[in-house]
Amino acid sequence: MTRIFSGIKPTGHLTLGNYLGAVRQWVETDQHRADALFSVVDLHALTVDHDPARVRRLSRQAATLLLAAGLDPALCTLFVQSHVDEHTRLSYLLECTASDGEMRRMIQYKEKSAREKAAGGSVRLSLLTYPVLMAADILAYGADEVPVGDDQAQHVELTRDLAVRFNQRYGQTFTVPRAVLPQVAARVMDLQDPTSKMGKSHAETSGIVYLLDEPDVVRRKVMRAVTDSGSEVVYDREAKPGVTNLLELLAACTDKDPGELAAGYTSYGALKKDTADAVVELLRPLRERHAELCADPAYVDGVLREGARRARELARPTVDAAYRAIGLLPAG
Ligand code: AQP
Repeated sequence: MTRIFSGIKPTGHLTLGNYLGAVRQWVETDQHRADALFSVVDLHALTVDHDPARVRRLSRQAATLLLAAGLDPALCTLFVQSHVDEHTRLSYLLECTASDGEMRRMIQYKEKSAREKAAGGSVRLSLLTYPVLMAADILAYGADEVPVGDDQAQHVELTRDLAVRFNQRYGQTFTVPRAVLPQVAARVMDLQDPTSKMGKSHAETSGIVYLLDEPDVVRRKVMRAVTDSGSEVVYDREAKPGVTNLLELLAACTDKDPGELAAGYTSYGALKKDTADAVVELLRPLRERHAELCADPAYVDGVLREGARRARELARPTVDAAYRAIGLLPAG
């Protein structure tokens, strides 16, 4: 059976980008067709300046939202990354397989380290090695597929390179995974800056729709979305990034084709209104289920405990095999 791994970082409140670019596919397709593991990858949230209490709170909130979105513990494995030591054990071996040059070439590293420096901060070493830990997350489980938004495609490519290199040097140990991108909404853009991704850790929040935003807040954010010069509704990412983002959002919410939707609009206002309505309706059941789950924290804890137990059981043989293959003496 196909094995799938994917994760989400507790670096902020989950966004519509996370949902459309990743989580919806996990819920609607992946957990039904494969042995799927989904993780709140909390160690990755420590790669930039962080508040310990906030990371803890956001980790729980992310797990609760994933369940609210429809992940079913009877169908998939949901766990918190730091509850399974195999990730960090394997990460070190992969650091011994990767080169610093390939880490420095990662686009996210370049962007985030520049941001940290511009803000006067120092760049954590873990920000540089973050893609290696992500590779460990994936390879520990022998995942065949990694469903992600396209911002993560380069990291999955690196994961493939590391798996192939390790296998060639030390013998067949890892499955070589592949990224699976959603057909629509692979990259939901910020409503105030449609040339940059809607990211949950961004400081300016007016262009970001959070899954737990109240309906009137969602409407306001969508109605105030930046649009492009002219008034024609055209699906063209280069010429009309703002309008195209709205069309893709509406298409993703309604399962329609964004190009065909464009033909039905003669004004930006009508497109915004329909998009706002569609997003509010999409998020309504998720918000309701989230409120129910918040009233039952013991259930969420139980899911995460059982998820970590199963994850450990799956990862340990592969990570132990990697320790042996690379030349480490087994403990007696
Ligand atoms: N805007 C997006 N459009 C489509 N997919 C997206 N994803 C994230 N943003 C979008 C996908 O959601 C999954 C989990 O994302 P993440 O937690 O790794 O990244 P993030 O939400 O983008 O959080 P940050 O902290 O703001 O990340 P950075 O700054 O690293 O971009 C992934 O599958 C991702 O592709």
